[in-house]
Amino acid sequence: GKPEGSPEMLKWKDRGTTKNLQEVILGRCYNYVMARRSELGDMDCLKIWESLKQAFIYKNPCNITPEDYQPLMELASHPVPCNKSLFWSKTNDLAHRYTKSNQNFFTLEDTLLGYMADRVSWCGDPSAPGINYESCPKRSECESNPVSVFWKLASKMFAETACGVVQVMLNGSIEAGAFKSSSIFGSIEIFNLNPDKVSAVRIWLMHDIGGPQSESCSGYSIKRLKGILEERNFQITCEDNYRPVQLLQCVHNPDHTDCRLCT
Ligand code: N1C
Repeated sequence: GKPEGSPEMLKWKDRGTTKNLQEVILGRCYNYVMARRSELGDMDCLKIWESLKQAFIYKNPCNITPEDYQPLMELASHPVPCNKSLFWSKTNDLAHRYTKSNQNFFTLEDTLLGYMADRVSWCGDPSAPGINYESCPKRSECESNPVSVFWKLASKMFAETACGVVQVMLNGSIEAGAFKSSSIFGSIEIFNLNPDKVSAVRIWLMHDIGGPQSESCSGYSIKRLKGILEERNFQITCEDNYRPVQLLQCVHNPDHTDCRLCT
């Protein structure tokens, strides 16, 4: 046969299912649940793994639907306390570094579902063994792949259950604009915030230390975002370079003028 991993035998363009997926998911699940037993109550990690597996194994990885994940969502989702939800777009690293240092905020990856799935890949195949460890479809190959459908659904539920004041960390150093309507934040989360439960949205617009400030709170894409949110009856504020987050960026740039205590 062909040498293992030779490119011409790959069916799809994205990386395949994470090796030892079962152990990774189970390990993360026990780890998360154990640390938060008091708030979470009982969670059955073995059942959670089984329901994730049933969502995709032996299935065509381009035909996954939200219904495939319904059992998983019912078993593993839990709400975040009011005022503590943190959304993000194009600030993946910074947002998660921030919630690790400030236990007062939760991103989706700080909930059980997001924690288990973070940086993990999975997809099925109709022929045995039902899981494709070689390759998985990219979003550009098919939208309804197991990973994309999962994140869309988990993001939708994360937004639906948010309450009080919510925050979103955006990237002001992106040339195309900090707010993108085609992002998960722009296309799913903002439309699933419930105006009866969420009072206000706080935008934290961060720019890279020493990087370009392509957009500020008065920028064009932020105006569009404000427009959408105001129309949905949310109060909205925007802060450029929210200091508690900027101080985290400063850990890696301590000598930069933006990081000096007195400016
Ligand atoms: O498309 P995005 O950002 O706006 O999505 C981010 C937004 C966050 O607020 C999260 O709640 O949507 C949620 N979310 C994740 O938590 C997440 N973890 C990993 C969405 N996507 C997530 N991923 C992967 O990153 C996933 O594969 C998705 O397609 C990207 C989105 O990153 P982005 O464009 O920076």
